Amino acid sequence: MNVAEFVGSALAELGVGHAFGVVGSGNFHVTNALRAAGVPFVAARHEGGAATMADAWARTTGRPAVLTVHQGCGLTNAMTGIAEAAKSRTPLLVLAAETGAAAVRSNFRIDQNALATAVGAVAERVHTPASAAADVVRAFRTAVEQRRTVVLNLPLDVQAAPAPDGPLPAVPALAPVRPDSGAVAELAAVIAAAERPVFVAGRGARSAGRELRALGTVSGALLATSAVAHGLFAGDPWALGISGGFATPLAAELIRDADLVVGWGCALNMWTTRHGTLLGPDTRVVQVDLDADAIGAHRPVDLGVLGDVGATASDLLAVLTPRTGYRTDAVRAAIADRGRWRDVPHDDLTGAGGIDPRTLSTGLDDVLPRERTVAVDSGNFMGYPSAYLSVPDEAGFCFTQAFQSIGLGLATAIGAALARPDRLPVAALGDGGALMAAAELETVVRLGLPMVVVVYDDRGYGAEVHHFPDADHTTVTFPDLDLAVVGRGYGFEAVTVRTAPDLKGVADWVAGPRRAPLLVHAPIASDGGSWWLSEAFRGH
Ligand SMILES: Cc1ncc(C[n+]2csc(CCOP(=O)(O)OP(=O)(O)O)c2C)c(N)n1
Ligand SMILES: [Mg+2]
Repeated sequence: MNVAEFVGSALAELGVGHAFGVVGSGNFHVTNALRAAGVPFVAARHEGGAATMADAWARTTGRPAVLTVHQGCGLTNAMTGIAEAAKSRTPLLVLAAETGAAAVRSNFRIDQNALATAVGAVAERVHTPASAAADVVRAFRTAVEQRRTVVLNLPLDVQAAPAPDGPLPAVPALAPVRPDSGAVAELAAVIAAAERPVFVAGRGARSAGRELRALGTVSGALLATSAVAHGLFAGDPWALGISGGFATPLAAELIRDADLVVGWGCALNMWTTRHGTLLGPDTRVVQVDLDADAIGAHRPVDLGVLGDVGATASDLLAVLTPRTGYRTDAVRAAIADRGRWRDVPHDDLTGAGGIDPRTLSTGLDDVLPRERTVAVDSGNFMGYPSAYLSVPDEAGFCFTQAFQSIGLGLATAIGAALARPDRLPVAALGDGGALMAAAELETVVRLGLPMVVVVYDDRGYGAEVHHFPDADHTTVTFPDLDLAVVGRGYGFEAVTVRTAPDLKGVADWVAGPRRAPLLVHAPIASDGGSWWLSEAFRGH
């Protein structure tokens, strides 16, 4: 066994769940070693796609994933997806082949450490055959225990050397961090004094839905999420949906009227608070987070509690006594009546340009099975699928938007689909993001995924078109393209939806054998710029 084979089998033994990549000579052996040790591998068509597939798989399962890339250009191609994963604190191991230290004139040579650290990933290396076991375990522990994206460089000369003997060092599982008991007492007093508490759960709360629902019941709090935790409170009569740009008018009103907002594993950034405008002037603000750096990062807080979200909520449950709080009959009735975007009436803009994106999204919500996983790309269109498509729980929504890159949505849907094969994956893309990532349409077909890919096609970069309304749009508009034909070329079934009745084609596919994935090409009418877009550009 050589070091490359050792690294693959060691990571399998440590418990990585799924690998993705584009295989070149430098990562050929390590990838095959992972496969031989039982880790499933998906060959993507572009490293950028592979990186985001791995990221989405890890987010959806809660387990570490692996990306494997060729040295130099394989890693540079993957960088946007690695940056997204790093910013999202996804536990991801990037096995990056690397030119040997002595190959100073290799055309593949770049500073891979600098590249990794530049985007917030952790740079690691298998330094020598003798240190290989310690190097791999250190990289694995950093990824899992610190929730980091780790680029583990594998120099070619070290990879080819004979592997070390002996067992891997043990990696005991660590218990969640309990908060300080004084801080729990302080937070309990703040919650007990609140008349209209609202909980906003973020990424750090995605595994604590049960505890937060129970705590919400006892403390009389309404329940909201950031976009990345969408679905966490699905089905709860006191759930407001997403807080921030995608919030319904009712949710925005109720959050603004809160006298206490507790961010659970949620940094309360400009998106989640609409630049702070969802926090009323007299609202007390509390954050509970594992990460001291997140507390007060975007808004001043009245109280910060350092600790695991689930553990903190459990400790509070033990000391709080039940109260009505914000959970009045009137609020419950308002949520039942106007709690979803689809309950908010709109003037249908469907016309020569195409279908109104709200009509399209509501229609899709009606015809697609409830057990679905929704992945959304970036752009002017992005709020429509996020706000109008219901999701069954937090694993049913995968939002790779920490880097705000377009082109990640399709790969996100692929990774999440592999994590939840029991659900229908739905990729919602703009025409720009779809074409940027089109190579992975082949991956969808090759893997036999029964996916629905919806393209909100405004023939351009709508975000830019609407942001600069009176400008020359030559650089951001494109000619008509028949994306249904493009989809069929890759092996998709395809329908074009210009009006609501055209959605029958989607319903027919849902009712059929779903032997091929479905591409829904939806030329859309101009909305004149979506309501969250101006909000977004304020942050630039
Ligand atoms: C990789 C990358 N390049 C450029 C941008 C700037 N950008 C933001 S939205 C957007 C347009 C996206 O077009 P499309 O996918 O068609 O969505 P639309 O805005 O038209 O709804 C662009 C170019 C970006 N966010 N990411
Ligand atoms: Mg567009």
